[in-house]
This record gives sequence, structure tokens and C-alpha cells, in this order.
Amino acid sequence: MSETIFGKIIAGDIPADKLYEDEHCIAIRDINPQAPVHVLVIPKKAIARLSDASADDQALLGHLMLAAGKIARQEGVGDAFRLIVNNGEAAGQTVFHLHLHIIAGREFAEGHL
Ligand code: D5M
Repeated sequence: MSETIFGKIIAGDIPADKLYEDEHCIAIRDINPQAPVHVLVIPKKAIARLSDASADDQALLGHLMLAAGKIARQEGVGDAFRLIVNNGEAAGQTVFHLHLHIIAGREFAEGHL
């Protein structure tokens, strides 16, 4: 699999504003933030898209969600955040290494994406 920019960040080959790291994932600030808090939770395992994950990844996917909640609390937005995964180019995915966007700190209209 060709390495993406996130693979290079995980390897430490290029710098990033890292907020969190554990055995299975890292969290960095998005370089092009769409809200006052915009953090990416990235598994160390290079899964290209959510739809490429398999049953073997079940625990890892749960881990990413739990990490997202922890990071949101750490950022002071634990009571109001959105979690987004863009899956595939047509859905707006640009980096083909699975990542969760945590977006918070701005008004969210009820019932809208
Ligand atoms: O989201 C990919 C996101 O990754 C997009 O919001 C920009 C962000 N990005 C790209 N390169 C970097 C680096 N080097 N640091 C931090 N953030 C970065 P997608 O869901 O694929 O559209």
C-alpha cells in the first residue's frame, strides 16, 4: 500500500500538531480547520477507507470512537462535538488512510449535517 501523508506523520517523518497518542492511534489538529476545534483521529494501522475495514478491525474501530470521546473531553468540548468519516472520493475523502474528524466549537443547526 502506498504511504499517505498520515502514514508519514505516524512514522514521524513529517511534523504535525499532535494532541494524543496511544498504542493504536494518534490525534492531530487538522491543517485546514472547519471549526474552532477540528481534530483528526487516525489509526496507526493504514486502512484506506472505512469500507475497507474488516471484522478483524472491530476492536480498533471501537477504540477510535472511545479515543474521540476522550480527546473531545480533553479539548473541553466533550458535551458537543461531531464525528465525521468521509468514505471515498465522491464523499469528499482526500487522504486515503482512515480518519475520524472531530468538529466542535461552533453552532450546529439541529438536524443538519
Ligand atoms: O480529510 C483530510 C483532512 O486532512 C483535511 O481536512 C485536511 C487534513 N490534512 C491534510 N494534510 C494534513 C496535514 N499534514 N496535517 C494535518 N491535517 C492535514 P478527508 O476526510 O480525507 O477529506
